[in-house]
Amino acid sequence: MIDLYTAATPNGQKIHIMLEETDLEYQEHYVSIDKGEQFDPDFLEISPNNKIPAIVDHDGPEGETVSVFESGCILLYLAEKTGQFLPSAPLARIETLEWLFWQMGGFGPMLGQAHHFRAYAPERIQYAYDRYSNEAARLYQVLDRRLDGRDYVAAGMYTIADMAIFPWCRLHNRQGQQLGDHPNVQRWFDTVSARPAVIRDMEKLEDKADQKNWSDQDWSNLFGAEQYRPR
Ligand SMILES: N[C@@H](CCC(=O)N[C@@H](CS)C(=O)NCC(=O)O)C(=O)O
Repeated sequence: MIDLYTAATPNGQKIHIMLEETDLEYQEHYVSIDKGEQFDPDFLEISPNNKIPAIVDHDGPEGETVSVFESGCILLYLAEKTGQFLPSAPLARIETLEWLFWQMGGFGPMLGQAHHFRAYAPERIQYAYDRYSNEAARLYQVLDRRLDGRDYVAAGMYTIADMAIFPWCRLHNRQGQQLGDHPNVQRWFDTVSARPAVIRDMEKLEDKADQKNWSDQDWSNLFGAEQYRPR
């Protein structure tokens, strides 16, 4: 049994998809990050960086209970636990991890900044707005070239790399991107969107999506004084 600490965000969605794909038994716990629940000491024990997602696996290695934070590490953990969605052949494995790390180190963080400066910043800072919109466009071009002639991002199969990248592409409008400008990304996006596990997951998260009508305190929890208060 796995406890999943999550919210309806791209990083949370990655893990929902993997859990739905693998049929592992899991229980969701929604963490209201706009209400500051990520700073709860019990949650910080599991996720010291005060971010979702995190999991607690009560049937971890050698029967131990183990907690894991960072979505890329959780995907890797679950892939190794189940033997699914991460090929074991060395070349295919490293290719998959390469694109997983590309998402974790670049595509996610840069698109997150694009969201911030395009949608959440209290004022429009043109330099930041342009920088992250341009970087988003560049990253989508990298992905589009990668998917040219390929069904999936790595290893010739659907892997944890696709699961990591896909939820961020769902929010392309918020990043100032049109999938129609990236036809290989569009084709791959349609393929992944049609997977039953992904459909189940999107239905589940639909009514959990943040409405973004944050109070001042909510905004402070996420981006202001409360976020940076020494703990
Ligand atoms: N690198 C982390 C990023 C996770 C992350 O940014 N989570 C956001 C929601 S998508 C969060 O929990 N934010 C709350 C906060 O920063 O206090 C991962 O991939 O797990």
